[in-house]
Amino acid sequence: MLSKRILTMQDLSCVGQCSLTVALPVLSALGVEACVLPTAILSNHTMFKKWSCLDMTPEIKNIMDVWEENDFKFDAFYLGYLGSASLMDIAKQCFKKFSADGAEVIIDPAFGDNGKLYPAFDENYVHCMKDLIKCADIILPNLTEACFLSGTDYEHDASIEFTQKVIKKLATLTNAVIVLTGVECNGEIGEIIYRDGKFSYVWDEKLPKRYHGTGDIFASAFTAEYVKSKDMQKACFVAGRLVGDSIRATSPDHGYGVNFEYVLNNIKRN
Ligand code: PXL
Repeated sequence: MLSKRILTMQDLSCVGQCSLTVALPVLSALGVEACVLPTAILSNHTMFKKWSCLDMTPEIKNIMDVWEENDFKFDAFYLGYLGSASLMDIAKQCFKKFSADGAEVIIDPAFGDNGKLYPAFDENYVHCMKDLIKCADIILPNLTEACFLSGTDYEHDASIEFTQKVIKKLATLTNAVIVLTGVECNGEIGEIIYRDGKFSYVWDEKLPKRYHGTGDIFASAFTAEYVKSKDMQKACFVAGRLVGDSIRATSPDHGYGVNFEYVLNNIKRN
C-alpha cells in the first residue's frame, strides 16, 4: 500500500519539542511518509532565553537542484516556522517544481501567539506571509496570526463574533480554507473552519493550561489525517485530541514541549 508523501518545510530546533522534532514523529505515527526541508537549524526554540540560528537557504538551493534531477514529487506540502522571509520565495518554487497531481499546500503561519510575534520575526515576515498564503489550499493560523495577517488589533478573551470578523477579513487575502486554531468558547477549545463562505466548528474539552509546541502537534496531526481522509472536521478532531491527550500526559510545564511521545506510543492505528 502506498502512503501519501508529504514535504514539510520548517526549522529544526535541536532542543525544545517543536517544528521538525514534532512533525516527523507525528506524521509517521499517523501513517504518512514524511520528507523534510529543514529551513533553519536552531540550538533550541526561541522561547528559551538564548538561541543560535543557521539559515539553510544556500543548501536548500542545492537540495532542490538534485530533487529536480531525481524528479521527486510530493502529494502535499506542509509549512510551519520557516525562520526568514526569503524562504517563502523558495517555498513557492517548491510548490511549482515538486507538486504531484492534486497536491495541496497546507500552511501554518507559525509566527506568533498571545497577541505577539515570536522574537525572531518582524512586520516584514508577516507581510511576506500575506503573500505566501495566497498559494495555500488550507491555512492554520491562531488568532494572533490571523490578526497580524488581516491587520486587526488583537483582543485577549476574544468573542466568537470578533474571531469570525477577523476570519472574514483574512479571507479577502486568500482563497484557502481557513482553520482558525485554539479558539476558546464556553469552557471549550476548538477550531473554526471557514470554507466557501460558511463557518463550521469543532470543539473539545479545554484544559486549564496552555503549553509550548502544541500548535505544531496540531498542524502535523491535522496534515496527516487530512491528506489521508480529506475530511477536515475529522482532521481537526484527531489533531485536537492528540494535543489534549499530550497535555494530560505532561506535568509540570518545563518549556521543553508536551509528552506527545506517550500518546503516540499508545495510539490506535486505522
Ligand atoms: O512552535 C513554533 C516554533 C517553532 N520553531 C521555533 C520556535 C517556535 C515558537 O516559539 O521558536 C524555533
